[in-house]
Amino acid sequence: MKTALITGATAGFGESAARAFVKAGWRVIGTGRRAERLDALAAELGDAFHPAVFDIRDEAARDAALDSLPEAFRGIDLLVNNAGLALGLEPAQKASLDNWKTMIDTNVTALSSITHRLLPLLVERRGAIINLSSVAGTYPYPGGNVYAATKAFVRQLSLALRADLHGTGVRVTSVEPGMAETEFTLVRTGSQQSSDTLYSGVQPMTGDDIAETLLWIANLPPHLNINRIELMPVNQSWQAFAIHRE
Ligand code: NDP
Ligand code: 8X3
Repeated sequence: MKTALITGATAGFGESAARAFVKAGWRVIGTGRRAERLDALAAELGDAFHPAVFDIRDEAARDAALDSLPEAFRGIDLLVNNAGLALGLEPAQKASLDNWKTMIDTNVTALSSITHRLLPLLVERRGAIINLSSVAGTYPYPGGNVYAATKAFVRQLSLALRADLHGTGVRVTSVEPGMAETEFTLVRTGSQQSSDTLYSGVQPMTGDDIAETLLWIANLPPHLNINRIELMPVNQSWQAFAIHRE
């Protein structure tokens, strides 16, 4: 039985992935700040799920949670770096610096730090890392600014890790989804109405769609590495360059 640590398991992709991985026979450590949601998942999923409540930016709390894992959950084979967020859609010149710092602290610094912490174990176990990047890391859009840059970091870190991990057997994948209906837009805008409007009539991807992809990647034979994978709903694509005329 393999063990996955899935960050951000209280909502969206992470919550769906926790269910999918347990159903597929994995042990799952699910993390997040909302203890009541992790407790509910633990009640639903039983002994194969271990809730670990901490803010991913708080290294001391994270280490306390990892150092006190029950014996059965200590052999982590897969790190799913999913916890993350976007805050705001204002143009850079009007954006909140606090929002920028929160996104960098969460999506870049905390992701790098937990990866650094778990790499020796993952090398020992010939494990795997799946990082949640985004189409925003490749294709710029207005208001994406620092969120998009954090996701470009995640994509490039994934590829760079592969180079360093060459010969260790550790697999690394950058998963780059487009529009998926989760709590992402509620968190980004603070408005349920904005979230509902954005997804209305689009048939966006769901947490379950992404969970299925994560599980597929994780269960591939050990000689196969998906470097990057980009997914979009059929109803999302690209627009032409914006041209400003004087
Ligand atoms: P949700 O908002 O639904 O879930 C985000 C998860 O991240 C929650 O479990 C939340 O837990 C956790 N999280 C956020 N900040 C922290 C923190 N400081 N400490 C601990 N946990 C934290 O979003 P999604 O499921 O949509 O997003 C998951 C990942 O996928 C993110 O990295 C996002 O950028 C990325 N992504 C999302 C897309 C989309 O369209 N939905 C598309 C492409 C990528 P809690 O609040 O309980 O701490
Ligand atoms: C989330 C997808 O397009 O809203 O990363 O930035 S997008």
